[in-house]
Amino acid sequence: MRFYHLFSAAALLSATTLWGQTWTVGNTTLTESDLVTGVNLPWELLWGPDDHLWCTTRPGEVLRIDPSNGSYTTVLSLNVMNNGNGEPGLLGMAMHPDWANTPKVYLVYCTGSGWNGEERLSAFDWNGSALVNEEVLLTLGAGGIHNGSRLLVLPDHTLLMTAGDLGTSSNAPNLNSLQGKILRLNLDGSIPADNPFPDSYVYTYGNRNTQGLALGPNGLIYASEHGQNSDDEFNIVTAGGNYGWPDVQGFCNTLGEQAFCAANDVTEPLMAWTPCVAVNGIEYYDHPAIPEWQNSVLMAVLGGLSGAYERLSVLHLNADGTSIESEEQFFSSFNQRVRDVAVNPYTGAVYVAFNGVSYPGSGPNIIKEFKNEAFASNVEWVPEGPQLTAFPNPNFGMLTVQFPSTSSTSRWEVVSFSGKRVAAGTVQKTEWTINTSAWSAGPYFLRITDGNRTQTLTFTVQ
Ligand SMILES: [Ca+2]
Ligand SMILES: [Ca+2]
Ligand SMILES: [Ca+2]
Repeated sequence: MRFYHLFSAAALLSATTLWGQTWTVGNTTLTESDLVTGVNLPWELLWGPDDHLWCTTRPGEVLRIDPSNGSYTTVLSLNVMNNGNGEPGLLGMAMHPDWANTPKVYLVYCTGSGWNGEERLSAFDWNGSALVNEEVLLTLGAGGIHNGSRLLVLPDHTLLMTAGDLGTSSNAPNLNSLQGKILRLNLDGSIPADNPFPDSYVYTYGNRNTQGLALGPNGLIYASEHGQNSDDEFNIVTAGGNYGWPDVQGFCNTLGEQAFCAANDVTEPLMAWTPCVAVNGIEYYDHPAIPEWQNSVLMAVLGGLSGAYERLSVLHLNADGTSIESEEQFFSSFNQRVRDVAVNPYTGAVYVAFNGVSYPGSGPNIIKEFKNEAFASNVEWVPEGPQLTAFPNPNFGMLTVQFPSTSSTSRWEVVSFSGKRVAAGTVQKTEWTINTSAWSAGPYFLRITDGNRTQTLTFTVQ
């Protein structure tokens, strides 16, 4: 939980004008700053329900970063397979959606050495200062390449995990193998009863090495997937889908592919990139802080083996999110592999993790912040304040809110994780209810502005 108060925008603007390089996005100016420097191979960047920025590093550390100043603590150190040349290590991360009651962090990491290790999906308890009590939920193969491992919690509180083909392409179409798939689990590691194949973790197949996952509008799930030499892909994830690898690369556009696609109901990507640019972490952006990027997917692009195409791509979506209308590219001039991206749900600032100049990456690296100061400068975090509560959480239709003071200036609003305001009103009583029954499932912020102070909590609608 965080509290805000308004302060002098003029003072901050003059300071950042002095210190930050700026980037122009249409009518918006983004100020660049180095949030964290000297970090070795940041892999997953995640905005946590504790309002900190969490980061995994491929050599095995989990960092919990204060987004206001970049200071961080190392909350877990793992011994991982990290052969220096390849792709394994500590990789994907996700948080339990009911954080207030179940503060668990999910991690994927590779153990062992060489090309025949083990990849573990584990849950850890957050005790307020460290990740403890590892519980291994699932093990599969790990290798020098194609370890997948991106995680995403869905609104129904199941967990998607991407699993790479480990360099053996015949794994991908084989429904008896967990490699070359997107898997779906319950948060306790069991198989969801409504998975597309009975008693199987498999959610999609025919995937080579998917390393980007994000929730989009209208319940859509997006994925980015590495191609071999051609056809990096951006896909919509649908239960039971066959994504074609290794028989089809990208679109069904050769004679052989067309025959295979017709016989095997292959799902084609929304977009493909040839030659490969190495697509990675993705995040749906709809925050008003950068209006030019609303309803887009921000995609980290590593740049391929030659390191020629590194950038943050902005994939502008159509109104319902089912197609890409255009791609814009930013930050190529750093000549740094872009591994992952995260969004501050309050300020709309974008965090970008860099991974060195060439494949497979080397440290030290920087996590940069790109922020529209004109939008963000009227709020500042302060540590304490009066207690805002809301229940039940998760919520099934009616949210009861309690706030121990009212005044003629107190306002409340509910904002989705992507920054859209879905409800608002004036605080007239110390307890009231909000009807959530028509809202999309997912996480929301409840925010109360009381005089010069704002207080926020997160809750989930199921
Ligand atoms: Ca991320
Ligand atoms: Ca495909
Ligand atoms: Ca093709």
